[in-house]
Amino acid sequence: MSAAIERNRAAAGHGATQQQRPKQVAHQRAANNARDSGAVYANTANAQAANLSPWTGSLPLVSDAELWGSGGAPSPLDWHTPTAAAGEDSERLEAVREAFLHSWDGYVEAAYGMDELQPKSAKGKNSFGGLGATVIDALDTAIIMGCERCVEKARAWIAGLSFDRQYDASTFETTIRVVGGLIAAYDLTGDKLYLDKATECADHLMPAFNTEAGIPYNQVNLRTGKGKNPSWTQRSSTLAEFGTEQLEFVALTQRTGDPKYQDAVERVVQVLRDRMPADGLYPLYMNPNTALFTSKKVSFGAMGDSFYEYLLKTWIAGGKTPAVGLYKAMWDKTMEGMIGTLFKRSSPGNLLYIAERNGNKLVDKMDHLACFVPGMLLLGSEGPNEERFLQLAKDFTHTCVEMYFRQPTGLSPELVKFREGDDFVSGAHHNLLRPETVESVFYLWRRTGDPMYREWAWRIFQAFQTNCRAKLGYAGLKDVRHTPPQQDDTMQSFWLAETLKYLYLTFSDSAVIPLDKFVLNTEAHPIRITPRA
Ligand code: DMJ
Repeated sequence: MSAAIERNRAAAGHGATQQQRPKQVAHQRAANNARDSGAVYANTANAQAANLSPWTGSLPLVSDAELWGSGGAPSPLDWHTPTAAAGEDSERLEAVREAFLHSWDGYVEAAYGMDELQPKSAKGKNSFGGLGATVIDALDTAIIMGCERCVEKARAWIAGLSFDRQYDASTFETTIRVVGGLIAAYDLTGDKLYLDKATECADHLMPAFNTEAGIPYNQVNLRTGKGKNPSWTQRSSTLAEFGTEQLEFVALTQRTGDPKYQDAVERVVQVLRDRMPADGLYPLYMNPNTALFTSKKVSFGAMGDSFYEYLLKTWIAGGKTPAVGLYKAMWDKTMEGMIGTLFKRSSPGNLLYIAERNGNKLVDKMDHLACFVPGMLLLGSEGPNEERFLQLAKDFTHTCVEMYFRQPTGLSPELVKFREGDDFVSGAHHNLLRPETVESVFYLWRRTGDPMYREWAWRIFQAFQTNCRAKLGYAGLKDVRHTPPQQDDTMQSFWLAETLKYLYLTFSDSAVIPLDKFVLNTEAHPIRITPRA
């Protein structure tokens, strides 16, 4: 074990959670009182109609043993399996690792500490307030891949990171990338620095929830705490943005003993429970003060996607106990609506896809973003739905890979439009290095062990290699329909957090990030499953 890793372990402060227990009991009492005094939206009529049980969340502080087991926290390098483990494809694994190191080194050379690398301009840009989105998004991938020098460099940078910034941060993006990335780094290493920084970041986001209904604003100023919504949503909050904080904030409460994070995000779930539409499909915009929906659009792509994902994943992360039963009940209901209303088949290929809805009208357009749906279905496929969801996931993932395989570059466009006689055509031609298809392929591989899924992942990886590799890092494409392709000038941080991680995990042994111990957040940051009482 290196000196650096020993230092990290020493800094992990495993006794800290024990010392917080008395404080946590006081927090627990206060939270229970608040809950007993009646929620803002006490009307459970809709919930009862949807056959949902009343909210029974509680606030357990997870112990070190519960978090890491009797062996204690692992060292950062425990995650890497440098010698061929039984189930790994070593050659392909190494190729993905090399792609990660090329991405990281390019970023370090031209943009270190900035949010994103601009490969063509050989500089960086700050799209997330200069919080080092790429450092934090890449960190747990580096831990899993065993890049010690990457981890040491990232840790040193994170130690000096301040969230006190005059910047209107995205509540959602900052939660899933920064808070999620830091919690995952903590859960993988036990290094308390990461938990402290995650908590600090969340504290700067908390004022976003200060609305009359508790629905957070899309944006919050990290210094002043002033929240706001953009004009293009008519000042409403967006479903995927106000409904995708549960996993990280509940995890923070479990790891710090402070109930305020969980209380804030579960108030949102209560509002959504009370406002659940009869078919379970939520409109995309909500007024954060009145809790009224302000649009009639429904989508599992942009602006809707991860809300549905978090209903399921918060249930899994909570150990599927009755305390998180409401999440699952809500997710079940939304899935029936999704499958019954939005799932369609193309012609002539009979490809399964998901339509969008505007009012009563179905719109035959699908964002690449929606390709996370099969992975989600797989994670939730159990009991009477096991075989059905598995088959749907297989069919849907087939559609998503066709979105790649039918392009000259071998890479999917940002969205497709389904059209009689053509299956689909590209509707927005760029590719941003997005992860959703390889995410679903990864879950299918883990579930079925069918080598076809590794072949699909490899083919997509090779298309990224051929088209997107730049002198510094990787770049998206402006138009996937033409070769040679024209690259854009951004290496998105989710390329390192998600796309490369899902590819890596597809070629590694299934013991690396086992899915009975971890839930990957919507930015692919692994959070340990910690049952809620
Ligand atoms: C990521 O930031 C997350 O996966 C989010 O849920 C959707 N968009 C990007 C990746 O495409």
